[in-house]
Amino acid sequence: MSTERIRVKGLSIYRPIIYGNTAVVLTPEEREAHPSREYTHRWTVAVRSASSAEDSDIVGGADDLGYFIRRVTFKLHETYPNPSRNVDKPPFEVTETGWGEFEIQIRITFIPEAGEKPVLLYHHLKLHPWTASGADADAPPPTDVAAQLGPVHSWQYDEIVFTDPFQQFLNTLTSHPPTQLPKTRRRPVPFHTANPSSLDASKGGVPEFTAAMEKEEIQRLEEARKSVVAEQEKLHASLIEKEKELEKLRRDLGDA
Ligand code: SLL
Repeated sequence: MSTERIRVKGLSIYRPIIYGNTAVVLTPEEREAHPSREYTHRWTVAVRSASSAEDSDIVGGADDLGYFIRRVTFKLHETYPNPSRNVDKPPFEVTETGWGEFEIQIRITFIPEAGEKPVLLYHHLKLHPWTASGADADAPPPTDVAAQLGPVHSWQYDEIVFTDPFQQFLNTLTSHPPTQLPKTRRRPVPFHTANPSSLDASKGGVPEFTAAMEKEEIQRLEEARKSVVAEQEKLHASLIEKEKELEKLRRDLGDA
């Protein structure tokens, strides 16, 4: 057996990716021109590298992921013709027009040398701006308002981890180091978690994943962990209190 087909035990290597979608409202002319006037949006669902190219308007995609991804299958809503769309080379994305949001199943198949099972991801296609709040939280703004707000973005950062990779695949990966995330945002951009109550929250700009966001997320998780521990201790103390009380009541009853 050649060393290439040997697994490198105890080693993990990962590649940062993003998956998600952007959506824009069709112009009145585009809607007119379309055979089905029901359509309201054009959207693109994609799997990309996490870093964005400098001065690019595209979310992520600085690196071409074709060196380890063989195919991405986007499974659309069955109202679409041929809902299972295979994309065999970068960019791994599908652009469509439509009228509704739905869940997209994304299957990432790796190159054969990887000897890895496909990865399944789910993305809820987002068409409507992140503005809903208060009384009409479920009602998206009318399309003319949405059009003014600019493109809608919904992206998820993730890391594909390969554990005990084959030597040959490891070589392929290490010869393609991923572009590092920028430390901080290079553009003044509201992200999808931006103040959802403000109409400006989703306006303009293109989201970008940064190392700072990762740090903030780690901090949030750490704070959440601490508050869970604190809550647990509080409950535990009160449980002990109650047990003592119960014991006392039992004793009192026994005495009576
Ligand atoms: C909804 N549960 O009712 C969702 C389903 C389906 C969206 C949305 C079809 C476009 C086409 C399309 O936009 N489907 O037929 O090409 O909101």
